[in-house]
Amino acid sequence: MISTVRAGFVAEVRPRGMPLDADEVVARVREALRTHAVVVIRGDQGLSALEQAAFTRLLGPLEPASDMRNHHPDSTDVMVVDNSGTTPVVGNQCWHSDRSFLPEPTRYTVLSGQVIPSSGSETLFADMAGACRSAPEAWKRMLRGAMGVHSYDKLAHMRAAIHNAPVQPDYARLYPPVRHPVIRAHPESGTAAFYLSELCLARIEPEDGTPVDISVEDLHAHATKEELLYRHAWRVGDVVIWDNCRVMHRAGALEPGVARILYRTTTAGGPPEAGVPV
Ligand SMILES: O=C(O)CCC(=O)C(=O)O
Repeated sequence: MISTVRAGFVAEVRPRGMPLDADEVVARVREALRTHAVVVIRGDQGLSALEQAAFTRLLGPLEPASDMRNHHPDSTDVMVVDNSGTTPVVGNQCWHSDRSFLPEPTRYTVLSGQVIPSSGSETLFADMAGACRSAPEAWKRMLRGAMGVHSYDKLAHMRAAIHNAPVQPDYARLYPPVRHPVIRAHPESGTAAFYLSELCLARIEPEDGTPVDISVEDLHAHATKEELLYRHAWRVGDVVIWDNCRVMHRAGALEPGVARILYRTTTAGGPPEAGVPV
């Protein structure tokens, strides 16, 4: 039922005709998520918004949709990811880890393919444990204990520009900048992984006075090298689940004005703990 697509990074679970909320399928998805960052379920699972919310709840406490302009009419827990609608989603074309601007960011995200353009469309995933492992030793020494400042600023300004609306006046009070370790330990396995985001990581601050002579741009360039990527080419009905503790993601190239609709649900996570790179 579980097969490896990329060792330690991406697995595929085949539900063999069972519904996704069947105990056996949920057990296999959980098992695959223990050792992989991304779990793919191919085939037309035909998940409705409510079914997706119910399935996600089996993986952890469900979070409300992060963008209330784009929640599904049947559920405020399901976000409709659509870059071509009247209020296009914001930020999905930048590398990020979901809701890293919160003190307790999202743990798992579930996306399902609802409307997929015939020209194809992808979501890209970058392996943050692999990025940490393969980083230069000097970087690992410098970044041990370093903290990243994650801010909502860029998102708030992008949203205002894309929606042609004023910047949400109270965003800085609702989402003050938070500090997370640049190298985080996986909550269950302890594996060290970079915790980065082109959307939210504003700067890196040393924890003990050791200067960090690495730019955020260089870190992102290293962490998104082709050999660290998995590209999911969507088909209608696919379901993809990922662990935001060990992966960054973004949409691939989108054709302007062409409908591409994914349903998105997320589970709550805890505060990221510092990790020790190997
Ligand atoms: O649109 C995509 O492919 C990615 C969606 C995304 O970034 C998200 O749901 O956080």
